[in-house]
Amino acid sequence: MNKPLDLPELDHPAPGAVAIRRALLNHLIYTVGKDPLTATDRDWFFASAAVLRERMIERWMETMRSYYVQDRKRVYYLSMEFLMGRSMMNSMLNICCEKEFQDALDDLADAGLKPERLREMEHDAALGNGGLGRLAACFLDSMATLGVAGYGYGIRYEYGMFHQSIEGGQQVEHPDNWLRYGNPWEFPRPEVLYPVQFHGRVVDYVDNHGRRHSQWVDTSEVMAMAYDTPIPGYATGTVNNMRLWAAKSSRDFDLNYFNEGNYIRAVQDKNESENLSKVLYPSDSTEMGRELRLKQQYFFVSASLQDMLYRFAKSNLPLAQLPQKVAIQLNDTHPSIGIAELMRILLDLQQLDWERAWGITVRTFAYTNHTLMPEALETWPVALFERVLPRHLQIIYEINHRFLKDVMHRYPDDPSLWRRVSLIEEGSEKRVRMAHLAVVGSHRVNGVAQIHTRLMKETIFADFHRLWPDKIVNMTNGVTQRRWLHQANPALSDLLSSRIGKGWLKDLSKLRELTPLAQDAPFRAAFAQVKLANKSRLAQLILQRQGLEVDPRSMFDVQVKRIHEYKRQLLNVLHVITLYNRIREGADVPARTVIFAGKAAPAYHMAKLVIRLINDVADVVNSDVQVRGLLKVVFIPNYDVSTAEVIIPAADLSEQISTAGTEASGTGNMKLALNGALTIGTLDGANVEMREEIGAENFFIFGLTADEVAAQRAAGYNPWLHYDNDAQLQQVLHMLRDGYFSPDEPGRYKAVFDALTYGGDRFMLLADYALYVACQEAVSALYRDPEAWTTRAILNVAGMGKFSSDRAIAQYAKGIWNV
Ligand code: 26V
Repeated sequence: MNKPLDLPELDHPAPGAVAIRRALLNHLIYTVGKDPLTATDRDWFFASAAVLRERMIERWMETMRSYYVQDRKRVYYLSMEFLMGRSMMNSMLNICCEKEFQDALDDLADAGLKPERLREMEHDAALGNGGLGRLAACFLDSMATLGVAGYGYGIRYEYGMFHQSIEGGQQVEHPDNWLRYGNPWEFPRPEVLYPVQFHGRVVDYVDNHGRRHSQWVDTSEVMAMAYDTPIPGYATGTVNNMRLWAAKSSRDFDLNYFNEGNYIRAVQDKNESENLSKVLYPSDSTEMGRELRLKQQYFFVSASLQDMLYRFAKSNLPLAQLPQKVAIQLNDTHPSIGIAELMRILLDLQQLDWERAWGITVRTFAYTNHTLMPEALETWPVALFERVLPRHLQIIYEINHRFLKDVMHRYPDDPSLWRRVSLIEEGSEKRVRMAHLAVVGSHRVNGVAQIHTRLMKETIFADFHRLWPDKIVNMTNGVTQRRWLHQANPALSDLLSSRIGKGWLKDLSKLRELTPLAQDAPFRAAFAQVKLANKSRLAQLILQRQGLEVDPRSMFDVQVKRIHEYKRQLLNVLHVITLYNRIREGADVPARTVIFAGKAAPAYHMAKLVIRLINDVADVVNSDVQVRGLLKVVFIPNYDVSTAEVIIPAADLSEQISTAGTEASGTGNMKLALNGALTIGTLDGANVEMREEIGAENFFIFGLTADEVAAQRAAGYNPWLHYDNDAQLQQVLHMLRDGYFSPDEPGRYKAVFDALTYGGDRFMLLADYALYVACQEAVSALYRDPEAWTTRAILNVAGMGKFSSDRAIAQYAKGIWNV
């Protein structure tokens, strides 16, 4: 039982804090229904959320009303994923009263409330896999902050990204029941309900004017119900909306069974249709062709388009004006069925002719590509499409027919070009190429970093680039500095603001003003102090979660991201083992703590094996007395947004070591540098542009360039050449092969050895190994000079001004959306 509350007013009442304190108590009692005497941390969290959301609602309504009154052009960001994380601190910062709220919470401490514990009561909204989903969340924040009339549209998954535990060194997945205690930020809209059709067949008919039409009939139906979440902008009145759809059974459908008296069957069926929004697919590569996933895509796209067109209809404008009033951004190909769906609506329901409908569609849609990896480019079997969305397949065939006619007209002598650009992949099993649909059906296609956009033009979309030289543009990614610097790293935020003011919260380019401070010894000392404190906080978390002690004075060498072969966590492990061998041979190196975190797709065996290897290596290294405390290895389980917010501010070294040409952009690289980590990386993704901004002398680059990777592959890359010529590398690989780290099962990592040698080393780890190890030596040498290290860390922060999602959104607004 908590101590009785001293209900009289505060001693030094900031007027805001007093009101908030009163509101907190009110909501605890009247909304949560709890006596302050018995309230738990969770009860206080729900009371806090109620206070915050109450203060958002008026501005939210005001924003929506003003968009309507001004008839603003709307931007619809369609995404299968929104990786929002927690919202409480964000609402506090953006909506009201960060300081007063903290004061009010602190003041309630004697009522048993612990502000730190309370924050942790909020469950992450983990409705995304990784980079693509988190980018969508940063973009919503920036659209609201910049006053763009932007709406996020997606799926309200009942289960988000799985929870990862490590058992016996291996990843085990657990369902993420994030709604168990309720979601205080969402507003269910049971009246905003749209039917979504599936299956059925297409009938053709001729109207009174002799025109041919198609109609999609005998479909089965699922209802999409809206849930709205307010998205507050920073230091602006704007509060935008994120609308997520949940599947509900359609009442019509059930009635048939009810009429037959089959009550149980009716309820069973209800369950089945509600499965559509049950769970997020936890893979961000391969594993395509699942019917449920295609249905999820069409489900949310269909509901979203109905909703947009309903809103557009209120303006009483002709449909020809749609592109002037609506921009639809496709976050990867996942929602690209929207192109065929808008065509269906314009043709079959609005009876427009093809040319008009197509002109409207292309000028409305734009598509963002997030990966060049062939196995992550979506294709669907034609047979599956035909069964689930027969009318859409017809429309896609018609789009393809007209498109190819045009291509044949322009390139009559190049049949291999026709085959390459076709929306249909021919072969033993015909498939629909969603990326081709997205490119053909959009007026702009963008990559997410300069090098990625260049490679899109040169490789996967080279043919389309020749057809439409102005269609592909670059929009380098960014992250929101409000969450990733101010909230995650309050001490650094305060330090920076004390020297350059708070302007950087709205204009990150202001960070340049830090440049001279790199030469200021007291500032350096303060900066180093903040980093050390953040490392101590992370050390605490590691001690709590794994019972492992790490030294905050050692170099925190961090690789946090999804586990993927192309991201090369395994290259990092090869370096760790190299370092381990050298230390055992007596080398004197600065102490390092090598920290990994990340989830593997449940069916991605090699990625899971890498997780197990990291844990096995950690067991050996961390318990070897010969290591003399110079090396520790940690795998932090369940990497999610909230864990990232603790790890990233504590990093000294950021590992961004993907094979050049494979990582589209990366955004963790940005978050880490923004928090004063130095990067060791390849010339891949946004690393290239970060180095330009930060200065090559403050950035550790190694390895083959993307062009060199391509050239070596073309010439026939042979990993054995590197193996044969490098004794140190051989030693490391043999330790893996021979079970040094898995004495209980010596063959456990044979598959790893084989992949890097006999298997051809697809991601060219062996080609970059020696260069990486040498670069790591330069890193260690610099770490021995703390003043020089801190100088460079400050210059990293100073150079990160470009990488705000505010800048990215401003560029989309001007270059794609025309708002
Ligand atoms: C693909 C698939 C394939 C089918 C199964 C489900 C699924 C889910 C997601 C994806 C797309 C993954 C693409 C992705 O996340 N790309 C990342 O996007 C980031 C934001 O642009 C970028 O920083 C990363 O470099 C890029 O890997």
